[in-house]
Amino acid sequence: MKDEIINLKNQALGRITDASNLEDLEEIRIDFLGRNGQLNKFFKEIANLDENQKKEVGFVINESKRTVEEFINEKKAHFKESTKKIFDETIPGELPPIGHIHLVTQAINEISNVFEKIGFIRQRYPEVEWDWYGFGALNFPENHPARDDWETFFMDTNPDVKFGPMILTPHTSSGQIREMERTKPPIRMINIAKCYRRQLDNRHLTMFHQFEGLVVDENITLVNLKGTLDYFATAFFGEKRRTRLRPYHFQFTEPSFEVDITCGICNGKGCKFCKEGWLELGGAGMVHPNVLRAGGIDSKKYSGFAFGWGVERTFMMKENMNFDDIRTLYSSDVRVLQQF
Ligand code: FA5
Repeated sequence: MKDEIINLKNQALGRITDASNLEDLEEIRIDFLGRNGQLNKFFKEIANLDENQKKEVGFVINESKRTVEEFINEKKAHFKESTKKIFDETIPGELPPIGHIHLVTQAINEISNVFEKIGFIRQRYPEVEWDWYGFGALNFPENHPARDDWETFFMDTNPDVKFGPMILTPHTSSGQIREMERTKPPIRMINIAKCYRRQLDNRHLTMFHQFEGLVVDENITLVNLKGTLDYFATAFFGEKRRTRLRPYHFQFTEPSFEVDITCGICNGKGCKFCKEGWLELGGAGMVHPNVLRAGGIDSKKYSGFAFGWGVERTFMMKENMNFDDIRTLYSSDVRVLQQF
């Protein structure tokens, strides 16, 4: 019986060697090791043997089963290994994901390029500023609501005797006086910077960017302002776009305007994305003589214009982004960022 068992084991090992896939192996396992398999059948037959023979034959059966099982497992592991993806060094590699600059930074670069082409010089000023530059020198009365601490962020530090409290710049107009102090006319400045206001909802960010243009020279008139705005509108938004000025009020410009641009979707005809064909861009006006004087410039000899718009809103208009929420721009959601 021992020889029969050993023969059977050798048969099994031969079939395992010839097996060409996992299914073959499973078939062999059932055939030899299954409950009613050929090796287990011998356990039934040893019942009639004496104790010593039972032990010997039982040992041979168990040893044969163990060997067959080990062989099957080894071969299985070999099949699994060889079915793994084969590395083919001739296939071009997969590039790692590459990022790009944030869309707001793209907009800032584009806006500064547009203005630099017509002689504006990009300047930078403090982000943490004195009240004097943000409000006082810009003709804001002491009790103006923008100075209220529900609107502006105040630094937790002692006010300066001359310049007043320290604030986070609520608008880029604070750069106007800084520029007049830095240099004398002719001035053609573009200031693109972070601004902070105590606002946060689907149309307002607590931190946002504005770009501010300031031109001061002899004989600067409203015509120069309108020409500059039209130039920007076509250079940034496209040839067909037009601007219009709507009378408004700012403390630091006189006269003051809100600037509108024709809607890029309906081209000024009127649609659900605009107000009768127009979209609001930002503020502008002729520099108030008090502001020129505060900046040390002779307001009888020189005049100027200024404008200040939100970068995020301007960029969203350009891309015709109809986000329900301006905060999406800063959400860092790559599904949004990848599109620009
Ligand atoms: C001003 O800040 C004036 N300094 C603009 C100006 C400059 C007028 C020079 C005249 C001459 P206003 O508060 O309207 O104006 O803001 C201008 C633009 O900034 C808005 O049209 C809007 O595009 C953007 N803006 C203002 N507040 C926020 C905010 N919380 N989040 C995002 N964008 C904002």
